[in-house]
Amino acid sequence: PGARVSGGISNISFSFRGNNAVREAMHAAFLYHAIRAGLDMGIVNAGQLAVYEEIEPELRERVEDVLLNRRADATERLVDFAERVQAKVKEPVQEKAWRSAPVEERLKHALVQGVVDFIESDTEEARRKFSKPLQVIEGPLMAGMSVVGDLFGAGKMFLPQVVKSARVMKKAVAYLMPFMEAEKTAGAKPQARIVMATVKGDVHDIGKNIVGVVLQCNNYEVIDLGVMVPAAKILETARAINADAIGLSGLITPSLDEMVHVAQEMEREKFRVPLLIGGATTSRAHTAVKIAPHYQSSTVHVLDASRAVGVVNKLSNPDSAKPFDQETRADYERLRAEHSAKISQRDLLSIAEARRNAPKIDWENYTPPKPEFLGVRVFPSDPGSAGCAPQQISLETLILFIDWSPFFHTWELRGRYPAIFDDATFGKQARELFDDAQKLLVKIVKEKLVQARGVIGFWPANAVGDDVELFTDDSRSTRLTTLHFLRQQMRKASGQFDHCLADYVAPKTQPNGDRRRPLWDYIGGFAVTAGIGADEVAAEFKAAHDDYSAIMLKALADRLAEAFAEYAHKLAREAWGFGRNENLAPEDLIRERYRGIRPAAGYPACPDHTEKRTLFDLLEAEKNSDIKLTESFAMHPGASVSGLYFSHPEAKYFGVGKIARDQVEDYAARTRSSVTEIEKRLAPNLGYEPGK
Ligand code: B12
Repeated sequence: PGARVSGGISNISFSFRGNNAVREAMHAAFLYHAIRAGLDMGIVNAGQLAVYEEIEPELRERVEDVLLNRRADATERLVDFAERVQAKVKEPVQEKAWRSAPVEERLKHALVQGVVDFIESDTEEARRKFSKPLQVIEGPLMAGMSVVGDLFGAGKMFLPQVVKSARVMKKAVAYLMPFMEAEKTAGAKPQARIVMATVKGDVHDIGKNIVGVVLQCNNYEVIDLGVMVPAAKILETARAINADAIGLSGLITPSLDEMVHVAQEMEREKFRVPLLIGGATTSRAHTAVKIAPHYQSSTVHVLDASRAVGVVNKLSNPDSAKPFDQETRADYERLRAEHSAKISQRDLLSIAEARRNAPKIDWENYTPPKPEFLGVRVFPSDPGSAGCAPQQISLETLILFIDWSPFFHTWELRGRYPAIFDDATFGKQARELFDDAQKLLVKIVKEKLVQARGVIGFWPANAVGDDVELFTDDSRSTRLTTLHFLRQQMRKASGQFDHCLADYVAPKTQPNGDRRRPLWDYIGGFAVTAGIGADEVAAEFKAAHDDYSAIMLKALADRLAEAFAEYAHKLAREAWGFGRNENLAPEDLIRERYRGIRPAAGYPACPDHTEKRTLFDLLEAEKNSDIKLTESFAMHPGASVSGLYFSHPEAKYFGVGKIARDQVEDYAARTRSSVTEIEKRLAPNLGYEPGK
């Protein structure tokens, strides 16, 4: 009594996605009957709701047969009817109209709309019409791409559309290639040649690939050297092809150092072409402070794909190159001055003071939960394969745990899923992109295009200062390994603490100094991937001139990897006991409305990537999950995540932020490394200038 009923009306018609006539009829009829049956609130797209009375009678009858379960063959009859409706709507007059325009117009239309369906026959028609195949490229195809470039630049076209346009362009050029080879004509002269690479030790290429496609759309020739590319190969190629610019990409902190190295090598080898810097961890400030001082010529940080063309245009045009370079230099000079001023004003606590200001956790009245198993558990990817998995892992399971919002960010559509579909500016684009993603996801699952593998584990653990010691078993007599953490050193307002992840594990020594019987606490770890096979399949798409699907596949593999991390964490909480009754919806999981955290090496709470080595040894991750660590501690395949599990209810995410020299020395001693090595590893966290 008193309960009210609400629901998303469109959920009933998912299987008719793409067939709006049937979907809208189903929504209108369902809403009509549901209100009569007591529905209090229906979630609907008001703009797309048909009037019940106006639904075509035959359609209404078949829809209601299904909704009200009125006859045994109701489903078949509706599906049958839906196909007929679909066929009718699929070829509206307007959509066909462009097919009767002259071939130049058709090519332009196909490029701007990203339609590949007729591209080969239209290109062939154009080839016959023009005297040389090259004229087709330099004429209608370039004209179409320049419309795309202009619309993107003006914010009237969005990244997924541009990448789709590029697919059309590439297919057309590929079609013309054999004809040009027969005539021995070279392709259209590009505006400039750019060598791009993800630096040594790093495996991430989605961002770089997107930038590459966007530059190609604007008639730049991109020579993409792929991932994990050593400095020597980048420079060698740039010299061999007489490149006009070099672009570097990287996702994790160790790549920043490698970029500095490439800049130094460019200077040493007297290169004078502009150096472009991009990727998730890079920034204007880092480029200004750390990279630009090593290279005399233009060094520019590029925030995202939409800015890449503007920057490259300015740098390759003799009229704008100099003023742009001067402007950038002045800007970076200012950033360097700000950086030095900030460093000298920084007010950090000593590490001893910071430790005294650690969060006060009441260990005396706390009993740590004990996981139901100790050691590792492997998730095999194929049902039936070896391993003592708590549950077999399938891509279908992982799909339920996907957080879709970051997927849209990858394509530069910023917003939260599913509200993003209602965005006035790019809602329609987001919907189309999402539909394309669903189609590819079905293919990925059906054809097993990627595989997921993972491993989780638990070990007895106790904190010793800012370290956590792990033991072989519950006798806690033999130490297995030690995990090292960093502590915040910023001066905090009273009542706020200087956090360190070790604070959330029960200390070996009780606050009263009693070492005889520490609280028996545990720590967990995981390494999961959904990227096995992704590089190979993406390469096949690329070879078929379909960068759109190549990028989409990798973006989906990343989502599946994150989903795997979410799913494995759920199983870990269940193994720990406290997760068994949590009963959380996917939305609650995404918002982390559960007990405990899973920080990953490289994230702000534990910025040292090298700690992954210890975790990988514990989990035997190479063997158990097929993930390899590169020399920069990136994980290969790229769509991989690894981290630790903390169970304490007060455990939370935080950023270590800047640290002082005393903690660096302390950390160097704890990890048996040199201070210089730690200063290099934790460069972005240093609150002082090393060597000064
Ligand atoms: C999605 C994501 C992932 C995905 C993979 C992303 C990918 N394939 O690139 C997954 C889930 C697999 C992942 C894993 C990890 N991640 Co992550 N991840 C992110 C996140 C949330 C978004 C990155 C992204 O995809 N952006 C969208 C793409 C398109 O953008 P982009 O790569 O930056 O590229 C754009 C620009 O940078 C520029 N650009 C890029 N390259 C180039 C090159 C040139 C020449 C030019 C001109 C421009 C340019 O244009 C691109 C298009 O607009 C960021 C946080 C953030 N908000 O940035 C963290 C982040 C990058 N991840 C981070 C970390 C630590 C990790 C892990 C190490 C965690 C772990 N221990 O498991 C792993 C490492 C994985 C591995 N294989 O080694 C850290 C890195 C910080 C650091 N100090 O190193 C970040 C910053 C999160 C954070 N706040 O700490 N991650």
